[in-house]
Amino acid sequence: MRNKFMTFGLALIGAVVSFGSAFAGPAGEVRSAPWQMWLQEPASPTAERIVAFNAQLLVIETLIVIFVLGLMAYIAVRFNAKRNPVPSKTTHHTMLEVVWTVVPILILVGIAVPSLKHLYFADSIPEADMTLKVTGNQWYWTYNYPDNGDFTFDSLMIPEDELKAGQPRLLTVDNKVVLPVETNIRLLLTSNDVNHNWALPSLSVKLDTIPGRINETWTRIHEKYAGKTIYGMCSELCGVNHGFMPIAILAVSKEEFEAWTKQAQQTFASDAPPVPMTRDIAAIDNVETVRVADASAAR
Ligand SMILES: [Cu+2]
Repeated sequence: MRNKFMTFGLALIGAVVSFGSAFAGPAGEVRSAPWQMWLQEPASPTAERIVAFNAQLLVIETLIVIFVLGLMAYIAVRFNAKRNPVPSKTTHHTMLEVVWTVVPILILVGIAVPSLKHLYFADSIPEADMTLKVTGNQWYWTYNYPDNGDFTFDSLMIPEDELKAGQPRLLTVDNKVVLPVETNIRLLLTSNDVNHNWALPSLSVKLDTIPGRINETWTRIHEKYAGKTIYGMCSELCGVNHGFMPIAILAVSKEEFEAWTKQAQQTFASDAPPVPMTRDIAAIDNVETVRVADASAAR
């Protein structure tokens, strides 16, 4: 019986997942497609976990809906005025009340435990192979590769009237973020002006970039995405051009990435003195000054 139940559950998950993947983005691109029904295809370990967890929750939800619906149908048929003209006067039933309190609690705990596990998995960075620093600006992104030659570049959206054939509207950028597959990438996120949010559905990365703070998360792009572009967008309302600061990651093999970083060091080289990275440095300096002043006053 239990086996049958498990088989049914897995079959349902499989059906839903395969139905959803029929709506994946165009070849070579990872993004949502018109009329897409399911989540975007998962390209990172975190995303794989979240998509699977979502499918498990769907099974639990479906069973609850079927159970409650069945119960209501039974009540409507069995206890309607015609079939049950003299209703019971019962107002309390201790056992029943305990059960309908405890069972939902157990279901919620059963959901919370794996949910927290996934949350910690997404949050705790495994041994990082490289770092990408992302800085939000009104209204574009700045990317810095501290471990690969410490070069920096901006990534701006291509306006609609300059798009070439096949380039997606509101998602195409001038400089894509190039990242290697099968590499643990530490992501450091901050902002130069207001709160933005660096969000990529297929990587299950969605984290605020906040001026004066550095948020940290990680990702690892699955090997099969080499050569594909993974799209995302700013997901924190950041001003009038909020909808025009997309994210485009070009996933490449490790060798291609090595070659690209060498070239990028030349392409994005600058003679200009380094621009202060964020306001947080100034803020930290001020804090230090105040502390020093306080200490001298105390003396
Ligand atoms: Cu933004």
